[in-house]
Amino acid sequence: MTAASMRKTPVRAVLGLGSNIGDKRGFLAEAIRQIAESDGITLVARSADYRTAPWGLTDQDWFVNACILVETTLEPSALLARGLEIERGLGRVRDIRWGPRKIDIDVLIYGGEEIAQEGLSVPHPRIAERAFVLVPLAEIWPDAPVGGGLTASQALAECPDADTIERLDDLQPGHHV
Ligand code: PH2
Ligand code: MG
Ligand code: MG
Repeated sequence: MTAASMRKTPVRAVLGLGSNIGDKRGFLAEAIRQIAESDGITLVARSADYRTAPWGLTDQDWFVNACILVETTLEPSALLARGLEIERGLGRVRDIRWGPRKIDIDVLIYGGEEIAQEGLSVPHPRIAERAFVLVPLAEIWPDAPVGGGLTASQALAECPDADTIERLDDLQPGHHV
C-alpha cells in the first residue's frame, strides 16, 4: 500500500455485501473475515444476514445481504480495490450487470464524503431505493447518511419493499444453507 492510499485519521465507512450463488452465507462470512484482517481496516459492527428478493434483475435466485461498519485509513479507491480483490479471491466472475454473484462488496458510505469517481459513487446512489441495503444498514447505524439529507431509518420508512427482507438466524457452526 502506498502512502497516497492512506489517511492519518481513520474514517467510518460502510460496506454492503451480497451473494446469491452457492454457500451464500459462507461467502459473506469469509469476505467479512478477510476484510477485518485487512491492513488499514478495523471492523466495528456487523449486521445480521438477511434473505432478500433479487432487485433490478428479478429472474435470479434470492440473495443473502449484510452490511458492515468499519474504520479505515484507506482512501476510498483503496478500500474499493481491497473489496474487489477479496471478490476475485472468492471466485467472483463479472458478467451480467445486477446478475448472479458469489460475492459482491460495495462501498456504500465513506465518512460524510461525496465521491464521484470512475467506478466509485459514494454515498452509493441507489441506497435509498434498496431495502436489501437499508434494512441491514439501519440495524447497525440508523442515522447513517444515505444521501439526499436522509438517514438510513428515514429512507427505510419510505421504502416500499422493506417487508420483503427477512432476517436470518445467527449461523451455527457447520451450517448448511
Ligand atoms: N445486488 C445487485 C442487484 N440486485 N438484489 C438483492 N436482493 N441483493 C443484492 O445484493 C443485489 C440485488 C447489484 O449489485
Ligand atoms: Mg459491486
Ligand atoms: Mg452491488
